[in-house]
Amino acid sequence: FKIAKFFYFILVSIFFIQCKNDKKQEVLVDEIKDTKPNVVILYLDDLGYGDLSCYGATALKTPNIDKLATGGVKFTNGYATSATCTPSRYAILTGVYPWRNKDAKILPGSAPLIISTSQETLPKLFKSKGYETGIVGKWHLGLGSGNVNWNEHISPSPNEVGFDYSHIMAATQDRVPTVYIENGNVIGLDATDPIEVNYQKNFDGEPTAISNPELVTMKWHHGHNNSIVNGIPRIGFVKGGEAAKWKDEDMTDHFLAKAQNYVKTHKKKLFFLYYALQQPHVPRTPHARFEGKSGLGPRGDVILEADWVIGEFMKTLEEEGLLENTLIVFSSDNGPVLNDGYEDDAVEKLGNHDPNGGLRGGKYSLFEAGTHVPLMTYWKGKIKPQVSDALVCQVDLMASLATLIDGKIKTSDSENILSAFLGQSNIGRQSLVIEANTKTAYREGDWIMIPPYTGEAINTQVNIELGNAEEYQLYHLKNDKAQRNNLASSEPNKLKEMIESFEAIRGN
Ligand code: NG6
Ligand code: CA
Repeated sequence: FKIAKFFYFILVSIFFIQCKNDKKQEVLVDEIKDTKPNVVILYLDDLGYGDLSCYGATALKTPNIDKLATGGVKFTNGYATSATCTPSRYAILTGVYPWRNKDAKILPGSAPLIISTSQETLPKLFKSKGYETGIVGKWHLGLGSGNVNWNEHISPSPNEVGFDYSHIMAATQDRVPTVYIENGNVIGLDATDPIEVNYQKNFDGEPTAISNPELVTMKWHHGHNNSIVNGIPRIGFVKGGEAAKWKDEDMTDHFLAKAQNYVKTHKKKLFFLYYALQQPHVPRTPHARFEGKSGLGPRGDVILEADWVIGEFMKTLEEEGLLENTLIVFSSDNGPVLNDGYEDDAVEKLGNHDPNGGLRGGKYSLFEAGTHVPLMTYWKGKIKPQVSDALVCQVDLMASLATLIDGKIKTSDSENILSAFLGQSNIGRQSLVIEANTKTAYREGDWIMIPPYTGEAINTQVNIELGNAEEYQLYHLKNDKAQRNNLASSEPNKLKEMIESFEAIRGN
């Protein structure tokens, strides 16, 4: 009886200590919430866990991005939901797991918008609390509702799902149409030269990389042999619209100027800005200022270019007196890939740089490097610099930022882990479903379970292990971050438990 009493006492004490901790966290969050900040998401494209010097890269120096890491929370367990772009972007902007939407997979440039205009979104959340909302950069979530006429006003676009202002590229830098679209209108179109886009077949007589290889200045390796724009062969066919076509080397300066201008013109209001940079996605086209600067070829050069952009953008926030009043979230939509379809020396000039930062797989993969990405939060004077190993995912920004600004949301995939994002707690989410090419895997605590999947083990074109295997895979990530020891057969109970929890979430 005495022993029972003793254990009862211990249990009650643990309960009270826990409550006190929770209370303390709430108070801290409340203090921060007194002043609602601007929120900026800086989102890179295909940047790997090992691509930044603050995450261990030595062959590349990224001092400006490093400043966010050393002055804010640097997460060592930060995740995109997916190993490709469209699904990750769907999740960060809606708070919903992308595998719930069958259309959330890599989209062609002509795809219809996959976010419903009645769906709750991050920008709508901010609008509901009086924020101005803007997007600059890569969209890749579809436009219109099928058969877009690019010469007329395009709707629905980001403006119909919560953004007051949008200045975007439709899909990716390697997909047509290669034009900027502002608030639903293609910029710089000449009415006498309308633009047409087709992803099924070419327009009569228009050159492609196959018919006119002499027009190509950047060689394609796989895919990317349709229409040629600025010497770069793309995915998809395009005709006309000459005056509106972007100059690839100027894209960085172009989007930066738009983002800076957004800040300058909204500094007197509260704003949410989603700034989605194109680096280091293909085609890698650094401005001449960065050409050859990394020694790692164009992929390294554009990472240095992106680092410069972040520095310039931060300078603008500082000059406008907004640094103390702006929460910045930095991350990447999926992991790294070297040869993603062009011969651009990414493999040849890699040297000893490890874009994966020791993780297995890469873009497109269910292994760690597909979704485990750099993730940082920075808020001068409010967030205490630190490294956090809390498990956090971009899908959680929805519920967490809702808590920050006192907004309401319904989605249940997104978890409120604001105190982890603000560096006030080391407790993130307990479990996470990650996705690659509509296949899913399940992380819980330090464990990850990958169910058996058919399909090739390696995508030989990009030379990345995809995670497909005939048997279950179970890894203990804390002890085995490179996922070399499959413990599925030696830990049958753990495996069973993981499968059950996973299936409960996936609804199988
Ligand atoms: C793939 C492209 C790849 C890249 C990717 C999308 C081919 C062979 N490969 O289909 O180059 O564009 O789609 O990348 O066409 S993402 O980061 O936007 O998801
Ligand atoms: Ca991407």
